[in-house]
Amino acid sequence: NGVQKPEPRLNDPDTLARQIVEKLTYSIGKNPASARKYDWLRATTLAVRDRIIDHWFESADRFAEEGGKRVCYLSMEFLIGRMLRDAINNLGLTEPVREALARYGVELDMIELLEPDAALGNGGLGRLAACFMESMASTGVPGYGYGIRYVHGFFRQEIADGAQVELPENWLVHGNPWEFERRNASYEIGFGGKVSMIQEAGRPARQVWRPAERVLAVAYDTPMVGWRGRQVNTLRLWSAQALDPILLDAFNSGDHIGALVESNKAEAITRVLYPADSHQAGQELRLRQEYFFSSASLQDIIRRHLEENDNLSNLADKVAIQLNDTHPAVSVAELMRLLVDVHGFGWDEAWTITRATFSYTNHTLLPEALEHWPIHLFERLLPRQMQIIYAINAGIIREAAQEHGYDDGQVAAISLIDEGNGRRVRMGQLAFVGSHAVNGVSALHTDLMKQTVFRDLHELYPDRIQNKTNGVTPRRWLMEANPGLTGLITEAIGPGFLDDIEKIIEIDDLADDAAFRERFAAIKRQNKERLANVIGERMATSVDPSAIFDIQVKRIHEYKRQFLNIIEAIALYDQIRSHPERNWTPRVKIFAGKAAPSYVQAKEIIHLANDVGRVINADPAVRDLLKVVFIPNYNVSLAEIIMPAADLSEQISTAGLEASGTGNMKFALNGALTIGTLDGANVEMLEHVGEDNIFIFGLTASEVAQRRREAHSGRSIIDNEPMLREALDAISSGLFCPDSPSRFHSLVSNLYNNDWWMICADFKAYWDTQRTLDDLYTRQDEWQAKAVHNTARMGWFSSDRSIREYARDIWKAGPGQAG
Ligand code: 26M
Repeated sequence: NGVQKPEPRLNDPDTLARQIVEKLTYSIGKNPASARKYDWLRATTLAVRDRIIDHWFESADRFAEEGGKRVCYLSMEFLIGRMLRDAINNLGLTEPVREALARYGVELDMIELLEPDAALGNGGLGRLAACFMESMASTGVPGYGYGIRYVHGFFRQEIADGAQVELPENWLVHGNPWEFERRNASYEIGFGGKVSMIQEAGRPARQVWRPAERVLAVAYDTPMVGWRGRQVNTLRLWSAQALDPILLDAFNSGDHIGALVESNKAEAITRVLYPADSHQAGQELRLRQEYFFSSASLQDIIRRHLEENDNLSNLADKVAIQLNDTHPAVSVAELMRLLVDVHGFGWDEAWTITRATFSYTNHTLLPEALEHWPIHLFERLLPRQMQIIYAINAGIIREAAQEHGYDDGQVAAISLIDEGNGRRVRMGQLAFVGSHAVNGVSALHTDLMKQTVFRDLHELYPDRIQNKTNGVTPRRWLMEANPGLTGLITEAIGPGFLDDIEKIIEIDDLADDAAFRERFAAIKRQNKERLANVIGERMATSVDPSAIFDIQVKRIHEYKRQFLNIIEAIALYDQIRSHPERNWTPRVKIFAGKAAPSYVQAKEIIHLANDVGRVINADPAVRDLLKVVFIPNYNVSLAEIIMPAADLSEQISTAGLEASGTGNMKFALNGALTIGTLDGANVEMLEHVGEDNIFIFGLTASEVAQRRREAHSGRSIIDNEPMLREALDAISSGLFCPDSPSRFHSLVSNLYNNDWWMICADFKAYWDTQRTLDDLYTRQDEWQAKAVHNTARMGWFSSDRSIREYARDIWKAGPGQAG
């Protein structure tokens, strides 16, 4: 594109110091003497950003030159966290920048903390998208993230009198130096209106959609730096704007407020992230968000394709579009509309292109989380897309009936329209039939997909479902979060593992080396001290770093069973008080996580954790033997402090319910032992670390399914298990909430009457396994050896491995692919 290859920039501290001060002076208008910490952050970010832009152009030029296949990752969420440390680390600038700043008495580690988290996601799904963006850039895949530029990301959580309070998040208030507005990349997005058939002379009849409303989607690009800065990819986030920001005629006629109504309505689309990760929201605004970013992304993809190709018939050879869950599933109908209505393709060819272009990742089997939209809403908002969905459905049903002899019942099962409780569009089915590949996120989850939600479609298209087990990026989750451990491993085996994380297996034998184990344990100890300081500062609770740090951090959900963990804490409390003479291993139980604002039971669980902590932590009878802490406002930045500080990782979901988990991988990579069920990726972690190095308990997925069929309830288990009964009695008695003793009655009565999540069923096995761990912790040599094995054997759980599998099996794109 005629851009000169930029001068190579020097990575010495002198050059960096000069460039940072230049930014401070000419972009911020401060001198080193008057600059505040925030100014230094901004100046450093801008100086680093210049270097990123050089690599960014190089990558863009290379993709254009090579003409290879691009990968577009469509996701409603990208839970990135802070960006500066990640960028500096991947550019190999950490030490030079640290030194450059130190010359002015500025600490890199201090100013980094001033950057707000980009919290454009709820949890696992959004964080996976962020790890995948980093891994695509690191493994050489030409990856483009597409999503929404929410003005308000995931809410900030405070705890008031033990209960969750949600506060608005405002990450953009001070501006965002990482993003570039691209006014030239903007598209009109329509809503509502009518569809009519038009017949022009000499052309086949076609449908024309005349939307009643139009909104502008404006692109904001953020560079995504890969490892060693070799490649920089783009995350393109869409922001909604009114086409006519103030209606001038209304304004001129004196209706100053009325003139703003349209722009407020338009801009509302990208105002806020929906904070639910387990129940379908069902609001019109959510469907507007989904269509808005799907349509903008597809228009952008098509425009670029037509800049580089004669027409769209080879679209699938040049782009792979991955749908991150069903949130962008309306894209299937929208691409069909663009191909057929706008670009004049025949239906069959358009359908072939569409299917060859899309692939879809499923992240949940929970029925209450599956997206399905009422037909009347869909029809009113997206009338043409609704017609297209009916037409797709007719084709699928015809194929099933004619070629496979499906009867009415089987047809109803695969239909895109749920005729049951009010007619609805099933977004999972739409994503499935519109894709050539559909994947689950762990081996077990993929199996269960075939047996449950997609049973019938799997029968019809038996080659479509495949597994792609999740991974996490070792740059953020090991190198950046745990520089101490990274340094130790580098000393022991050299830096090769930084470029190929599976080489980390080379420390496996050092589990038998007492000197290495001691250094490994010393680093863990430092990381625990750092977390203890955070807990001390934020919550005025003191915890002893020599105790087991037993940590469960994740979204709060009944299936994740934080409740089971709290009940075990209460039972332990009871036992310590009853048997103070026994040799208890000191434990700190740490919780963090957010509840969806409308999820009553999840909020009660947060309340219980806080109430229990208040009572136990104040009881002199247990002293330092047991503490229970709930750290508010769990986010990516807090996770970076927590993961390296854990001895024990709690991965205790009801078997069959957690699609994969990724926190499980971050903990184990940092040397935590796992206590967990045979669920999600825990199953594969067991295979990789070996059964001596992970602590598995509880019912299996098929046993859970069996018990549910038998209408299992907790009552008889509780009656026969005194520790469980006493813990539940303590909760019911109001011991932890004397001001409002009935606060947790419904939580407890659910266990007696139903125990849907198998908390009672798994309690004893969980308790016993915890006591085994208590005992093991007293034999530090053994414990630390297992910890080393965990770190050594987690290389496979890198998102680099996940991305290479997607690239090879689904996208046919990236290094070593013909495309
Ligand atoms: C849906 C409709 C309306 C509003 C919000 C949603 C919604 C948003 C996020 C639903 C689900 C969302 O996320 C689900 C999620 O995070 N799933 C997790 O995905 C991880 C990555 O694959 C897995 O590791 C976890 O097991 C899985 O729970």
